[in-house]
Amino acid sequence: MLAADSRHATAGITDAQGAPTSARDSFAADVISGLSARHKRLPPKYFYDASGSRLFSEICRTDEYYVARSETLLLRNIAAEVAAGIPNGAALVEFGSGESVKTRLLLDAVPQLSTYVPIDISAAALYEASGRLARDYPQLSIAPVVADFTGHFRLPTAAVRCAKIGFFPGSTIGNFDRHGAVQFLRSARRILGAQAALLVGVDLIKDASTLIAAYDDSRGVTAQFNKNLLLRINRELGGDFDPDAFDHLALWNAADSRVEMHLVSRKDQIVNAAGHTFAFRSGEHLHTENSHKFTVDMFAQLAAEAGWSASKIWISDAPQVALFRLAPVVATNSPQ
Ligand code: AVJ
Repeated sequence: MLAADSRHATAGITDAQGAPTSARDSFAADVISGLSARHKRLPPKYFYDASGSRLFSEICRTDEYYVARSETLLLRNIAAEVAAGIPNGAALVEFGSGESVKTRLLLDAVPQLSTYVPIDISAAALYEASGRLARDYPQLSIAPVVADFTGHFRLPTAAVRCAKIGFFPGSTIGNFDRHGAVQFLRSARRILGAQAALLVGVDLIKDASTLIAAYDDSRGVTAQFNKNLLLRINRELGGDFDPDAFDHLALWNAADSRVEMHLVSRKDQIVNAAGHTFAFRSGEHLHTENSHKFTVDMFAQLAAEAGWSASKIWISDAPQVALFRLAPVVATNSPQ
């Protein structure tokens, strides 16, 4: 069942002053500021237009990209254990739901859920996935929210009264820097309420060659995914990027504990996009993504800073990823 108020969720994109802004305007603004910076960069959330989402699904099927595969296998093994801790009538709130593939493992294992709230920036992917889930889980109330989950948004009324289980799989939390991750976890705590739990997928630090190969697969799917960002700028912002004039680069930055993706200009070139002109020197980098990797202790520490404690940690077979079940830390020094 699709919740009656699910349409409202799409109506609310406003800027900080409350003025309506289109998604295209913010894309243009981020492209202009990112390409004008001394160290050129673009936010990874723009990878996920229709082709980017398709390419990401294809990445998940490459031999080298273990992140999704390890997590799916782990989730399958622990789903019953996760289910045991979830109260009757609870709502599952998924941050960045995409195709909701892993969600089905949970929905199958947790029949006591009343409501599913998928939150995603890509309206097309969200509504398609929601429609399919509504068909396959007729008892479940499905209330999709089109939103950038890093920003502010409200939960649909269908979920307000329920106990809430947050779900943030796929190691997407690795896209944030430390400050952003703490901010996200704090806002998730606020949105989910005091009775909440949050299940988070985290990629673990391992040997550099395994890490790098995961972001530079031999079939070149990740390279295509990276360059799709340029094609998207061409399509949506009237750009004239030549994707062949850039090389895909994945590197392990050990000091900052992250895999980085870049596009490296193969020559001196001038590119037009979003009504502006940008010069690239030969060898200049456009930094497109950070994917932070953690030890169990590093992530537990980060969660603690945001007011969560790890109530359970599960680790997959190698190449290892972790799933953390977080519970809100109850302030002991405040009056009841
Ligand atoms: C979806 C953000 C978790 O960082 O591993 C995959 C995206 N980028 N290959 C990741 C991605 C290149 C992925 N996340």
